[in-house]
Amino acid sequence: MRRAIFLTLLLLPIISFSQGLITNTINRNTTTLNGTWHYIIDPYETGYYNYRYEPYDEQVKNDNRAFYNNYHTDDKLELVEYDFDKSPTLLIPGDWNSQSESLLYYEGTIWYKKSFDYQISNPSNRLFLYFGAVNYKAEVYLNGHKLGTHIGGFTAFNYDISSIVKPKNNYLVVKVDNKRSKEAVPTINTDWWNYGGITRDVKLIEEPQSFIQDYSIQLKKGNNSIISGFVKINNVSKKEKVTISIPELNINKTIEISTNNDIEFEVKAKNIQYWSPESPKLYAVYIKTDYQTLEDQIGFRTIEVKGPKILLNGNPVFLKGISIHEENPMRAARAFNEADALVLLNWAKELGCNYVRLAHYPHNEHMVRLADQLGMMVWEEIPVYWTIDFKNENTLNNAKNQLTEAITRDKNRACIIIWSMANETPPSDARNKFLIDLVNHTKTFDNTRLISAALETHNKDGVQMVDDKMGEYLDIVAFNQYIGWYGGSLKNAPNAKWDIKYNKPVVISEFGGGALQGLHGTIAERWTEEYQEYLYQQNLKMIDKIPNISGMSPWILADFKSPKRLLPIIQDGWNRKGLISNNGIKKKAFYTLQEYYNNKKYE
Ligand code: GCB
Repeated sequence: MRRAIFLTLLLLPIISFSQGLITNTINRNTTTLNGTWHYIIDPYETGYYNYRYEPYDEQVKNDNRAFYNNYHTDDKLELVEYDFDKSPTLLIPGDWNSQSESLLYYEGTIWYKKSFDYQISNPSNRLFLYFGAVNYKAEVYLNGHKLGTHIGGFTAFNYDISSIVKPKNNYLVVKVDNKRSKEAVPTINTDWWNYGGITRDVKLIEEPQSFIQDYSIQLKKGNNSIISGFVKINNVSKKEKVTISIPELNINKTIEISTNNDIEFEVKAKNIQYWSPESPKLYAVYIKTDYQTLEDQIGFRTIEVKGPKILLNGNPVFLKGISIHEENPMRAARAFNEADALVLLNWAKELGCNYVRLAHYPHNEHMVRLADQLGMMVWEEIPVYWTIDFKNENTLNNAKNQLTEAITRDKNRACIIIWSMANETPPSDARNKFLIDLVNHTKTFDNTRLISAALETHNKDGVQMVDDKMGEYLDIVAFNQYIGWYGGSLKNAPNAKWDIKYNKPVVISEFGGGALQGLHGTIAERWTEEYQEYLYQQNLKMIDKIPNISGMSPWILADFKSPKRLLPIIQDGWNRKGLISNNGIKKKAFYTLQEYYNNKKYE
């Protein structure tokens, strides 16, 4: 133990202050920390717990055995059993599973280390460390100080590092743990790959002392000529003037801010060119203070429900959609950059979509920014998936936090028309209470968008029933149904009878079936492209007859990796319900749906 322990009192005072999310980082003054990071695989969490299984970061005395100390010594006698600089590297952003064969199935802890220098441009400025997402649990340390813990694999978070960062030789250490657990969100059981690691961009954000942290600039609910919202300044020290300007609309609205709270505003707007899939107009919007001008590109549109119709800018709209996982199938990896987003959304465009369901968790910001530009309406959801621990209050708080972080990041994107609370959750009192809580929570943050959840149907005396109690609380009644794949006859599907309890727009959030691209045969042979094509033909005929049908997002754009899909030769670890294969080749059913969308009439 000689010299293994030394005291740093600094460890204690600076830990874990929870910090508000900084939004629109894409248009801020940032420096990337993407690139190669050293990593250590640590299945026993040796760098985190001492041999009594007590976390090092909860001890009064600092311990060099804790990996976040990134300890090095010149003393050749001293025992040190880790060394980041002699360990291999991974690319960040990026999941670890796809970067090393030995990590394909790994679920557990990996430590990452990145060293960097940073010269702050003005001594009074502040510096923040921002992560787009880390799956699932991140413990973040800078120069040996704990910045905080973040839970949830698909949302962004940041820390103020102004008092810790140095001009030279900073070491940033992140412990990432993607072990699944029953009470987590998502829970143990999912049908997608549990990609671990620092899966999205990491950046440093330099801001003035007092800066624009967040804002909402959207059309006011129920009014297409008032732009309203709020601005949040971080660290207001005196009365400050903030101007919101939209030059193309001749808007220049100045508000006064004297607290750190959200300050609301409203301004009348004339001659707005509304955002729509046909004309995805985005306006340059500037938020200005004495110290800073922040630009964003924002579209304005209304979205509402009237009886059984969805109205976009007052006109009925049919959601011609497709479900998408955040995966680039051709890399068999998590998607994370604009190039990946272009591949996925351009496929959806080619399919004839005006809408995508981003399943089953919030996707990276490039996806929604690009959807805004391409005119693709979006359903965004959180990973409240299948049977999670509905009775557990921590689980609820975790889900709420993920929802808050998702809405905070994306609330200015016109493309997002639906927040989804959950997918295929089994009805019970506890589940209803859980989801109703999420619905109410969403409404306190954003009352302008529609709320939905992917529900299920059940069959009663030959009739497909949609009567889940949650339907009462949702603006859109959405459900997944797999006639012709998990049950039911395809031949009779077009004549299926439906009993839908609610007079609300109905959206089929999933239907589909698997096919191995290149496998051909008859419609009587599962896994052939012909069977999948027939499944689409029959389902589309059936869907046309469903009362109040307002859209759909079949399952799914592309084959995706899933550890649950084990059939040799056919699946080999892939869910084959994609309309496009993992080599990027379109299957026959792609063209069936494309033709349907191209000819779809609706009013
Ligand atoms: C579902 C789930 C989705 C699965 C899909 C399937 O209902 O929502 O996550 O991947 O079915 O392929 O079975």
